[in-house]
Amino acid sequence: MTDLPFTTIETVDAVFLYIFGISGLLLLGITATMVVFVIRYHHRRHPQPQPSPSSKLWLELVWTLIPTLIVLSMFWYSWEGYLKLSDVPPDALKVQAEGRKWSWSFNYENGRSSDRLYVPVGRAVRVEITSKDVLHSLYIPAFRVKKDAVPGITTYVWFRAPEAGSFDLFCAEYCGVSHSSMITTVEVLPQEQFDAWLKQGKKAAPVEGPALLTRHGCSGCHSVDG
Ligand SMILES: [Cu+2]
Repeated sequence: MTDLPFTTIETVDAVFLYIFGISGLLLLGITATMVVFVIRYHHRRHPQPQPSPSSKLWLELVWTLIPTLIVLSMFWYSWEGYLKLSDVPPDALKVQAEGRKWSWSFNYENGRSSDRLYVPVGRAVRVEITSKDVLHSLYIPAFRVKKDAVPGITTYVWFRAPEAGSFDLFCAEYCGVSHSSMITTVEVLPQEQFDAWLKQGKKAAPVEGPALLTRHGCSGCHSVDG
């Protein structure tokens, strides 16, 4: 792992672990209390029902205030994470992503375009997302980002890939019969390799028949199997 200032992965994972940890503790506490009560108040020990105790204000305040504070702390922690995910570092590389039935295309500022999302390792990337037809959703689990692609408006996510490699990129919004095949990858390259890839420019990328169909969304209406 590269030594990085900050990534979206840490932000989301920290909030997830916080909420998951509290939920786990509550599950254990509630289950343990339930087991104790089942044993302690078993009908063999108490053949006759006992009268209900009168209300206790302090107890009611405690069991109202403590859960409220826990939920507010979850909200606060999540809100801070949300702001970090919204606040794109100013030096981020900009990439335009367009979703369509049923493929993605990624366009770079120098005119390079690709059906895979190529990014350099360690650098913040801002992906601006649009859709050509219906609702889609750009989802990269490895970097903990997901955002709807909405026709007519531009949304965005940003992330910083901590290491080189190939990572799944899905559509996470049901968008028609081939939604499940609307899959591609994020290719994270070392900076020099990424620069070389980007410099190849628009013309160097050979477009073959099937890729052309996918790029222009032809398969949304037409099939090639007769
Ligand atoms: Cu889709």
